[in-house]
Amino acid sequence: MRNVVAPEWIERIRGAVDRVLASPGPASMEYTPKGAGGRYYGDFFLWRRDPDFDAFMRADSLVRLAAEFMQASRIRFFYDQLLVKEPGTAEQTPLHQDLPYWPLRGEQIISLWVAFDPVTEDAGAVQYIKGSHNWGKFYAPATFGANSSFGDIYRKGGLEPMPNPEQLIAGNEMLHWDLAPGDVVLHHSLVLHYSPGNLTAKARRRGLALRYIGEDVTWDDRPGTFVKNPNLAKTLPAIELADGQALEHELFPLLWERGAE
Ligand SMILES: O=C(O)CCC(=O)C(=O)O
Repeated sequence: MRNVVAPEWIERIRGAVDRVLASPGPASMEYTPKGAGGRYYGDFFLWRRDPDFDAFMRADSLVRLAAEFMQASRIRFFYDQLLVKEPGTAEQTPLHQDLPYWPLRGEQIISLWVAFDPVTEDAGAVQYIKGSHNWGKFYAPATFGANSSFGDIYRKGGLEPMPNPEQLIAGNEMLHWDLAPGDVVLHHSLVLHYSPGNLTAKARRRGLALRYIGEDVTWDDRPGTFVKNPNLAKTLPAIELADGQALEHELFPLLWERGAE
């Protein structure tokens, strides 16, 4: 979707992103190994500690886009994830599906990947395997970096490992879009996607993935999801949701309900 986010927001969130990069959060990840060029930075639940991220995920244009796209009657926020690849970053984002990382069941789950810089293939645009959300696969999560603290957690999920990511990428039709700041890519929670490094000399790639859920989503308390990571869990309130329950919890705020406007 082109031009979803107004220029004022772009400026405001660029500032907020740069504040985070200067002062990384407690659950943040530096995926680029020490001493290597560039920087691949990941962070989660930024809305909980920065009012600009909080206001942004509540922006009407984004919430309504999620509701319309999923034909939902109710929208909650699941979480935000910052994914920055600075120029000269070699690290790829591994091929993965999102839902295996998440303690969720349901169809109404959408990610809005918002660009804050012009994004091209060589600057690390996210690439998708066309139609792969319909393959009926649920592959084990891959860690985004060799030094990630999530590896031990994901192994507990006992899911089928992805057979050969390189072959899947080479053997299928890949989709990506060059983006301008304020453009948004919406993706399904089961689509296989990855991103190359940012091989440019000067082009920053600041992206924020906003995850919204609709009324058919319930909590899945299986082992091996990202909220079981103690580094992340200690930054969050206790999540006392039972398996199968709706996500009625302060961590997942209700943002919109049909008829309540
Ligand atoms: O930004 C990236 O490189 C990966 C994004 C991603 O995996 C996601 O938003 O689910």
